[in-house]
Amino acid sequence: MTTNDELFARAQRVIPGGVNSPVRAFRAVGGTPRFIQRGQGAYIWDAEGQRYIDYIGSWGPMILGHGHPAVVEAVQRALLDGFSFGAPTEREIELAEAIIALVPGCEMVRLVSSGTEAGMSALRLARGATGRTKFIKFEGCYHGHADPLLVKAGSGLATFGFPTSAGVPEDVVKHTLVLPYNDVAALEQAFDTHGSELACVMIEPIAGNMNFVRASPPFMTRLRELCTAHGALLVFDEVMSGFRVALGGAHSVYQQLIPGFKADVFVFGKVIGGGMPLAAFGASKSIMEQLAPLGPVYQAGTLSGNPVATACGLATLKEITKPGFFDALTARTQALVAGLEGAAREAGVPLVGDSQGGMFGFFFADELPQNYGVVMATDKERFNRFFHGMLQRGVYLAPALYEAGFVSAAHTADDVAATVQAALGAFKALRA
Ligand code: HOZ
Repeated sequence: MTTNDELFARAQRVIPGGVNSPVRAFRAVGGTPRFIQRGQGAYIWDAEGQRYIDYIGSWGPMILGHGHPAVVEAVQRALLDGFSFGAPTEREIELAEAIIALVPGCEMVRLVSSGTEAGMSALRLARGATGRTKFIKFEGCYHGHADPLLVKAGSGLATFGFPTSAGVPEDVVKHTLVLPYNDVAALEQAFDTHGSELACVMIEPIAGNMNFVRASPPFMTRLRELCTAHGALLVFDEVMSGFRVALGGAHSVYQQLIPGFKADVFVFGKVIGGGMPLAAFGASKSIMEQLAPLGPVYQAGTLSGNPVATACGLATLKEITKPGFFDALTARTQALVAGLEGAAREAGVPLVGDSQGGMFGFFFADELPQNYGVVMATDKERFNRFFHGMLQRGVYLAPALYEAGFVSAAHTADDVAATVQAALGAFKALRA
């Protein structure tokens, strides 16, 4: 048997840090990343044969769990017909139609291969459609690693403590205005000063890259009003929350909370690919028709709308649109969060959690944080010890406190009970 340590040592010789995306490296929590050999349902197994209950789910896409039979079958069938053509296929239309049917206001989509591509392209589209350059993003929101968006972002940038990446020229980010999340006064001031220059405001409406933090309804209401008043587009980055917090994503959640609410541009990823490299951005017809070949905003991709990825995404969407899917997923996720809070209480550890649909977060704090600064001030040391306590007990959480967690339809009540039991032990160990 090859151990995780041996694989990590080998990986570090040929891959920077031994990983192909920094958040996998266990740098924040210390120790050796687990090299995953296979997954089935709610479980993954590492190179040493250790089984874990998986609450990362590939950082969100695996909403059905690993190896769902209907998805596997669809992918196998698609593979036999060919991997990639660089030409249009009927399945791309079907997936675009399926996405549009679930998100009112999103009338056309363009399929791409990653959330980074989708976020970057949505920004270019917003700039092209408005003829403006500046835009607002929020501290702790992560919209992929394109240069103008890599400023005070959450996820890996928060984990490793560098607010903005080296290699991103000042000139490129001078048009990026970064504001605190959920801060109406800062938003109003920014619009007062720059309103007529703003192409868009990009937001994770339910942020999953500074742990789990939701935009408050008053903040979202004011954001919509200001965008409308100043002609800036409101871009909902739903790479994490889309088709995950509800069938219609966070957009449908805010539509229920705020009468008449509608975003202008949408960014999707993760769940719509079911675990394959697939993402999308969309908007009204009039905005999307600015894209080449119809309009002057260029955007392209050799593997965009890949036939195997679209088969995987379509099969996944078909499962999650079945009646009762989100009710069951929501109930299971709520049970997990309530169980974690209960176990922490029993162990005398302050902990507060939140969830929406199949996405959740928890903090070693008394109150839910409303922005990145407060998340950064929560007890990192405690989280890191808890993370390892859970890993030892067979539960795989994201290896950084700046990440949300994900429950899949494959997680059973027994899995939740086992997780809560493990958490009780890990919480008690924190007090030792
Ligand atoms: N950004 C995702 C987690 N917050 C995962 C993608 C990655 O950075 O590897």
